[in-house]
Amino acid sequence: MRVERVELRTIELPLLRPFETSFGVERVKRCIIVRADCEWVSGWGECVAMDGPWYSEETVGTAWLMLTEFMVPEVLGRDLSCGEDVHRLLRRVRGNHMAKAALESACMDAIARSREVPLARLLGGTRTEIECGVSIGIQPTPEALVETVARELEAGYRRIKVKIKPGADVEYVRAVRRRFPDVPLMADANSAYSLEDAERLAALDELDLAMIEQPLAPDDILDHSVLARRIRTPVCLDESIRSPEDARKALDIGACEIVNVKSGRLGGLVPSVRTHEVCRERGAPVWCGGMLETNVGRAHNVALASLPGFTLPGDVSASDRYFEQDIALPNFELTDHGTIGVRESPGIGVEVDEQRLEEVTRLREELRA
Ligand code: NPQ
Ligand code: MG
Repeated sequence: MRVERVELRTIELPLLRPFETSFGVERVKRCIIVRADCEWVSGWGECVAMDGPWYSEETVGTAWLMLTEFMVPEVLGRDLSCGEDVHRLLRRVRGNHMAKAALESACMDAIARSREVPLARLLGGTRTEIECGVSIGIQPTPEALVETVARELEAGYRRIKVKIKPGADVEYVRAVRRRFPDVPLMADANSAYSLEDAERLAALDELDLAMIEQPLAPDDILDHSVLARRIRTPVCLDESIRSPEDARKALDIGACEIVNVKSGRLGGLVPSVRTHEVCRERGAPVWCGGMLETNVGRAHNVALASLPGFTLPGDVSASDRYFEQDIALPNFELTDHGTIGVRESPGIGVEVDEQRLEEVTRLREELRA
């Protein structure tokens, strides 16, 4: 199946609520949507790079440049029959994983649709539903955080993740733990600490957290192995794991016990599946991360999280938490037992609402073979 045309758009969707992390506050979701037109089907992908280089060095602007100059030209006119084909074509490009993942996953959707199979099945998924958690941004006070957590538990989520930063950490998490003694709870620091904060982080030990996510710098797998020996809370890595090889090294030196799998960070669904295999071989659980995706990226995440090694509830939540009106439908809804059903229709299982997409488009570019 030949790739005949690729369309890139930058879109802007207002978030229902601002989302604060240790690196800043997000109010509007700005991202790139990729459409890959192949002979008889089209596939859709989403680039999770943020506006600025806060989560990683990639941005909407750098991803746009990499896609138009180096990545899209590599796949245009090529024949694709499986995900590995796309992955191989893009292998020469170093880094820029979010841009790569956007194009790779759009092509994967097209491949799944052309074979008339759900993307989940193409990837090797075995689950019919995935367990859902929520990621809660930093709140103004511990009391406000407890109220937000109460709302999410009421909605049916099975695991609560709270964002932390120096000055909004132990006290905040403790307030949640006091009110909800048994809820599966974890904290994500987005690299806001250093080894010198080990004692502060050890104060979380008594709060019975399922894990602490990415306490130290993205390039500090080694320091995480030191920290992991100084605290009792299991360490989970997010930003530090950029390849299946990173996961192997991190697990083998004891830098983490758990891995957050995000296809944008890993450079696509193919390396995400491989990372999941590496962890599975070592008996390490993985879960699927999130980047406040639209239903396009969310659909890719749901398919990925259907693989057997995703044994923990992830950051893939229902659509209604994010935008008033999404660009693709149907929305993902939470079941009465805190899960999202894996789609059974071909490809990612959502259809883009082209009128809505047009309304939120700020930039558009079309590239042809
Ligand atoms: C994380 N996500 O696990 C990320 C961080 C994050 C859901 O906690 C726009 C684009 C906003 C990417 C906000 C969650 C974002 C973003 C947060 C990523 O570390
Ligand atoms: Mg994280």
